[in-house]
Amino acid sequence: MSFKKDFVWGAATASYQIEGAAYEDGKGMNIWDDYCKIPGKILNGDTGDVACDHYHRYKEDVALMKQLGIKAYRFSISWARILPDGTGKVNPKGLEFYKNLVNELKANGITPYATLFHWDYPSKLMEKGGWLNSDSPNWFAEYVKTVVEFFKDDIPNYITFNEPSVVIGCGYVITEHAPGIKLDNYMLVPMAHNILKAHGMAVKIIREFAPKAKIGYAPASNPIIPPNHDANEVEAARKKYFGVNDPINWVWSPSWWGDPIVLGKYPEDGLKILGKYLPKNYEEDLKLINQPIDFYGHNIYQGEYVKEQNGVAVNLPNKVGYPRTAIGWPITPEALYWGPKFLHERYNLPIIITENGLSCHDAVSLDGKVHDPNRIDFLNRYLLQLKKAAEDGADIAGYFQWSLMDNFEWAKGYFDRFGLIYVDYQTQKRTPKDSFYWYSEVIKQNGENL
Ligand code: GCO
Repeated sequence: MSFKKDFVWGAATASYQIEGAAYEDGKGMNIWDDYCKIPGKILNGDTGDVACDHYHRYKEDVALMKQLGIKAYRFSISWARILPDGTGKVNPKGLEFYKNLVNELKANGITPYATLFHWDYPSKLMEKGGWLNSDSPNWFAEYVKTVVEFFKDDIPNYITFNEPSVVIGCGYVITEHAPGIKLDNYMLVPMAHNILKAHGMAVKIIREFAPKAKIGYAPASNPIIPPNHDANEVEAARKKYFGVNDPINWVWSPSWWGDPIVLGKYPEDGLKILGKYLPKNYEEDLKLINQPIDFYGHNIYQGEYVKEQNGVAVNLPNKVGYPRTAIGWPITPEALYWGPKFLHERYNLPIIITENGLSCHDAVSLDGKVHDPNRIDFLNRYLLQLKKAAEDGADIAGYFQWSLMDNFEWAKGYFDRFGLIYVDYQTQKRTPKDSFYWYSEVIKQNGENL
C-alpha cells in the first residue's frame, strides 16, 4: 500500500503573506496592516503591503502551480477585503478577486481549498474587542455567509480556521504576532471559546449554502514522538500529546482545539484548570461547536522526542548539533508519522496535512537556478513518515506543502524563505527552486519514488 489513488497533493499560502495590494480596490485594514506599522515589531520593518504582489500576479502564479502539477491549492480569503469594516458593507472588488482566482484555478485543473480565516482580522472589529467580544462569532458568521452565498459550491473545499492556537498563543500570550497584547486566561479562554463557536456557525452556514462542499479545519501542533515505538512509551506519548494540564501551555493543545469540534466536549483535565473561565452556558454552545466536518486538517512542522518514565512522557533534550532548519526549528520527520496517527485514532476523520515545510537559506546561484537540497531532503524524510502512517492504517487524504512561494513570514518578515518558488522581492521575479521540480515528480508518481 501507498498513498491513495485520489491523494490530494497541494501547496498552501495565506492572504496577508502573499497578496499585497493592502490599500487597493476598497480593502479594509486588518490587524496585520496595523501591527506591521509599529516600529520594532517586524524584522527589518517589513510589511505585507506589497508581499508577492499576488493580487496582481495571480495568473502567473496559477500558471506556475499548473507547471508544478499540484492537484489542489490552499489559499486564504482576506476578511477585510470582502467586508472592509468586518461587517456591513460588502466590497464587490474583493469578491471579484477571489472569483477570478477560483476561475483561473479551475481552468487549470486545480481544486481550490479556501481557508476562511488565516489571522488577518479586520481592524474595525478589533476596535470592538475582537474575539473577546461575545458578538464576534456572529461577525464571523456574517462574513462567512457573504463568501459562501457568493461562491456556493464553486469553492468545493472550505477550511474554517487556520491555527487558532497561534491566534491566541502568538497574538496574546507570547505577543510576537498581531495584535501583540498580553492577556490572561480569564480573557483567553472565552476568546478561544468564541473562535470555536465561530467555527460551528461557519460549518452550519457552509452546509446550508454549499451543500456539496467539503469542510475542514486547520489547527496545528507539535506531535509527541516516542522514538522506540515501545508500547508504554507510545501510550505515554499519546497522553502527553492530548493532555491539558498546564495553565499557560494549554493554548498549544491539540485536544482543547480539537475535542469540542469533533467530540463535542472539552478535555476533562483541561476543564479542571480552565473550566472556571468558560461562559456559564458553555455546554449549550458545545452542540453548536460540534458540527460534523469532512476532514481534519493539521499543520505540522516539528515534533518533540520523549522517553517514558513511570508511565509519563518526559521530553528528551535536543542532541548536540541536532539538525534544524534555517528558522531554527528542529528537523523531526517522525512528527509526520505520530501526529496523523494519533489524530486519526482520536478523531476518526480523514487527515489532511494542511501545512508542512521549512525555511532554507535560499539564493539564486551563478547558474541562475535555486538549489535547495535541504528542502528536498526534509520533504523526502517527512513524506516517507506520512506514507508509513498511511500504510499503518491512518486515513491520510492529502498533503499541502508550505509554501508555494517565498512570502511574508509574519514577525520574521521576508528573512525566512519557505517557498518551492523563489521570489525576488525587488523585481517580483519568480524562480522555481530545485525542490519545485522534485515535488512535481513526487506528485506525478503519487509518492512511489519516495
Ligand atoms: C503557520 C502559518 C503559516 C506560516 C508557516 C511557517 O503555520 O504559522 O499557517 O502562515 O507561515 O507555518 O511558519
